[in-house]
This record gives sequence, structure tokens and C-alpha cells, in this order.
Amino acid sequence: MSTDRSVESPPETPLSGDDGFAAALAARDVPFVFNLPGTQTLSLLRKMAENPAGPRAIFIRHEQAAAYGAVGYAKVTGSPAVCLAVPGPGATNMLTGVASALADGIPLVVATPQVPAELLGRGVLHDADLRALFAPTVKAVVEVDAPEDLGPGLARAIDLSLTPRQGPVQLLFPSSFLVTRIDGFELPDEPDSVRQPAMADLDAARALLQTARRPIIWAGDRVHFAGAREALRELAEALGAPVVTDEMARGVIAEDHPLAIGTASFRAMPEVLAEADVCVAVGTAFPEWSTVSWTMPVPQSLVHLNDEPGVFNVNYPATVTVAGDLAASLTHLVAALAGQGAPSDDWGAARVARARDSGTAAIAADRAAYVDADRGMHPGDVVGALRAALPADVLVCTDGSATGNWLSEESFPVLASCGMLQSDVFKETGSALCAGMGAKLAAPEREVVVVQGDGGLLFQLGELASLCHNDIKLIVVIFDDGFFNADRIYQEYVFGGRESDCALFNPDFAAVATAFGLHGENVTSLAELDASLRDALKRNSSTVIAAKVDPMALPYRLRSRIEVWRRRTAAAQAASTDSGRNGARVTSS
Ligand SMILES: Cc1ncc(C[n+]2csc(CCOP(=O)(O)OP(=O)(O)O)c2C)c(N)n1
Ligand SMILES: [Mg+2]
Repeated sequence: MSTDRSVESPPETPLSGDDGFAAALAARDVPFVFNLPGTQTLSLLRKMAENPAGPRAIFIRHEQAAAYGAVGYAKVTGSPAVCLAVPGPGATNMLTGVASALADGIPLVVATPQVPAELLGRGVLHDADLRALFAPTVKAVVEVDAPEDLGPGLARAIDLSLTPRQGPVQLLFPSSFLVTRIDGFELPDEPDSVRQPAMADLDAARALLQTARRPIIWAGDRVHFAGAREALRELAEALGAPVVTDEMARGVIAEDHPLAIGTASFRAMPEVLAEADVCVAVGTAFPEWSTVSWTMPVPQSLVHLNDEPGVFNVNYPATVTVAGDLAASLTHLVAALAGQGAPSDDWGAARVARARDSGTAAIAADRAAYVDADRGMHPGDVVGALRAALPADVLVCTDGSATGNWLSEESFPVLASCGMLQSDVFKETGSALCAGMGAKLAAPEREVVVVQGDGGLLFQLGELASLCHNDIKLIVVIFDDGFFNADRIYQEYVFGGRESDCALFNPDFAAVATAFGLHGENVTSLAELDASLRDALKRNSSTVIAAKVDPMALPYRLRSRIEVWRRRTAAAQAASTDSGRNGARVTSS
């Protein structure tokens, strides 16, 4: 504890718990509290409004958007924001975003004011056991037992969210603490959480890499959070190694760099991985989607560098592991391996160029074989039109949808850090608009474009109001295909079912946007789309563009998923015949 962080109550303006809360936000540079107001939180909101230069309350229209907004903010900055709601239903509405953050390892603080302890379980308004409800969705709970500990508790929760493995932390406190008078409080010092890599591990990594003839690098999103993007590029260049990235890490190397080969959903990837002899995995946990359900042939000689060592040996066994700061590890290896270059002539940039050519040829062959029944624009062309019109450093947010899969095609190379925000594990439909708000607040200087499905937009349609309310400019591009199309695709290819099971009743999207006071357009041709995008870029306020697309085209990435679902369905069907009757059990009551 340091004394200069202590605050005492001046007699003329007594302090209360919310002063501690606001002071902790300011001390830890947490600029945003995503919230939907309620009786229990109003005093804090007033306190924050009194200091316009301090942390800002972002007013959203459904608490789920508060959590998604904090996730979007953290995915760009690597730092936590706070999401806050009233006890009971407000808190439970945040659960999905918090659970998604845990799965993806994204830091945030979920502040859950609680009804008084003595009234819990008696049917008081908003009665719910928030500790139990959040327990499996957070990495830690900071429970505050005294009002003067509210600020220090929040500071502790913020710090904990950033320790490995990063994730959401719950701040649980009686709501009355926000208004309770206190004499003062003392914020803890920020811990120094950076761990340096061990020299012996780095030596082992270097020795293995010196034997490599066809090294490959597999990079995850920790590279971005660790500020190790430049060092990653330098290692790739020192080794002449192609770089594959996780879905969530797209942009940690610009995908037009001669050594950037894209994600595992690019067509040439399995072939290139199979040819590689040593893999350097940097800041990845090898999640399922990014490895196409762990079918990617990652070389058995695997050097795994990570600042979150809990992920070692979980999905692919490593020959050498190096725990600790990624920038330090990479910089050390760059120096140790300088000049090694690609030992094999047909590797490095030459191999990446061949992979790109074969990807382009495969896309062209797919398109030539495709029967265009004039059902709308081909989604692949829409993705190409987006890439052509949007700036190189655009920040795209997408979510669980066939639409998101189209963005994983080679036709949308991601050129800048955080260029494609999405969730890797939850893949929750409907989060993109809300994550986009957080992303724009994190990077106001960049264009943020939300690309989501027609079904997904209606999950959080009310957040269009939040764009106006908080003066946030987004460009929202809707793939209007008339379906929950990812589901329609599985229905057609896995179950042979009726497409009407997944058909949508859609509003007139342009009219909806206009009704919210935004600019809205429905477009049916690539020329219209291009013109709309260029106008939207010039506008200072948000635009919604609904692009009519053909639902029957199949994104490449979903083809491999269809195979996975077919296998899992067959296994489940076989299991049910084998298992006979073993009944159902009551496991809690
Ligand atoms: C919260 C949530 N509910 C349900 C799903 C299952 N799901 C996966 S894709 C999808 C369809 C999304 O439809 P739309 O937003 O129109 O995108 P499209 O697939 O049509 O491109 C659904 C419902 C999910 N991923 N997340
Ligand atoms: Mg759809």
C-alpha cells in the first residue's frame, strides 16, 4: 500500500462509497462504465457526471450490450472496462457477455451491486444469488464487506482481470455501499505483472529453431495485447517463416506482408502446415475454430511462447515452452537467430505466394461452378466490395453468423491490428453492434464497421439508439439474406431439413435506421453498396446499410464445419443406440 493513494473525507463534502469507485476508475485509467441505470447505481452515475474529465458512463439499452461493449473495448486496448447493472435481472442480462469474455480470455470488471445480505432469499425486489450465478463465468470474485473498501476492491478487481489468464472479474458489493458515508479509503498500488522469460527456455527454443528447414509461426491475440506485433514480424523475417494467425488475432501481421499466410480457414493452410517442420506458436491457445476443430497438422516440433502459460500442452503438445513477456521472448529470439533466413528456397515468401495463388484459383473455381439464381449479391463479392471501399486500418466487428464466415475468406485481407474483432469460443450472434460501440470508444480515430447478419441485428436492435445517445459513429453493414443462415446451412447439409425452420421475418432496415435518427439504405447491387460505403465514410454520424445477399452460397469455412457436425451427429446417434436405458438423474434440487 502506498500512502499517496489514500483519500480522506473533507468535512464540508463527505465522501461515500461511490467516490472510492470513481477514484479507482481514474487511478487505473479505466475510461468507461457501460451501464443501464437503476435506483442502485444512480448516485455513482451522478458522481461521474460531476467530473466530465473523468471516466464516462456509456448508457446502453440492454445490459447484455454493457458486457459486449466492455469486451469490444478490451479487445482493442487490452485493458478492462467496467460493466454495471442493477441487481437481479440487470445483472443476469450481462451473463452472456461475461461468459464469452472468460472463454476468450478478455479482461473486464462486472460490477454487481447486490440487495442487502439480510434480505437475500426472502423475495426482496431483484433477489438473486449473484455470486452463485456468476461463479462459473468469472475468473475471480472480489467481494466487498465495507463501504470504504469499494474503491480498493474495484482497483483489485481491475488488476486481477489483467493477471494470467486474463478474464472477467466480478465486483460484488451491497448496493447501499455506494451511498454510505466513509471517512476515507486507500487504493492499492498497481502490481507489476510482467514476467520475464527464463534464459534456459529461450536457449532451448533457439536450439530447436536452428534445426528448422521449413519453420512456421502460429500467432494468437496475445501478440497484440503484449505489444509484440513488430517483434513478431521481425522473427518471421529472421526465420523466413510463414505466419498463420488465429481468427481473433487477424492483423497481428498485415495480411499483405509477403510472409503472412492468413488463418486456418484459408484454403492452402493444411498443405503448408503439413510441409512445415518446426512451429513457433506465439500467444495462442490453439482454440477450436482457429484450428478447424484441431484438425490442422501443426508440426510436432513445437515451440510455444506465451505470457499465459496455462494454455501450454492443452491442445497441441509442445517440445519447448517459454512462459513470460512475449515482446521480450520474441526480441531475444530475433537477436539470437538474426541472419538465419529460410534454409529452403521453396519456403518463406515463395511458399506464401504459391499458397495465395492457389487460394485465388480455388475461389475463382468455386465461383465459376456457382449457379447464380439472382437471389441477391454473392456474399463473397460483398466482402470484396467492403475491402475495396474501406480504409486499410478499418476495424471490423462481426459475430456468430454465416456472414462472419464470409469475412474469413481470403477476399478480406486484414491489414491492421484488431482489424477483425470476433469471439472465438462463444461466437454469440448479435454481439457485433455492441462490441463495435466499445471498439469505437477504444479507437475513435479509426473507422469501425460492424458487419453482421439480419438475424443478429435484431438481437440488439435497441442499441441503434445508443449510437445516437452516446454520439458513437459506426457503419453497420447488414447481410440481408432472410435467414438465420448459418443454421439454415446446417439444416440443409447436416439434417436435410426444411429451410423455413430458419427463415426470418425482416423489417425494412433502411426505414428502421431512419426511425432511430440514423442514415439508412437498402442496397441490391455492388455499385450501390460501394457508393453507400463511400458516403458513410464521409458522414460524421452512423449509417446502416442493408445489403441483399444470396443465402444459398456456402462460405468455405462452413464446409469443414459441416463435416465436423456430420461426424458429431453420427457419433451421437451411434452413442444413443449403444447406451441403452440409463435414465435421467436429478443432480440438484
Ligand atoms: C446468442 C446466440 N444464439 C444462437 C446462436 C446460434 N446461431 C449461430 S449462427 C446463427 C444465425 C445468425 O443469423 P444471422 O445473424 O442472420 O447471420 P447469417 O448466418 O444469416 O449470416 C445462430 C442463431 C448463437 N451463435 N448465438
Ligand atoms: Mg441472416
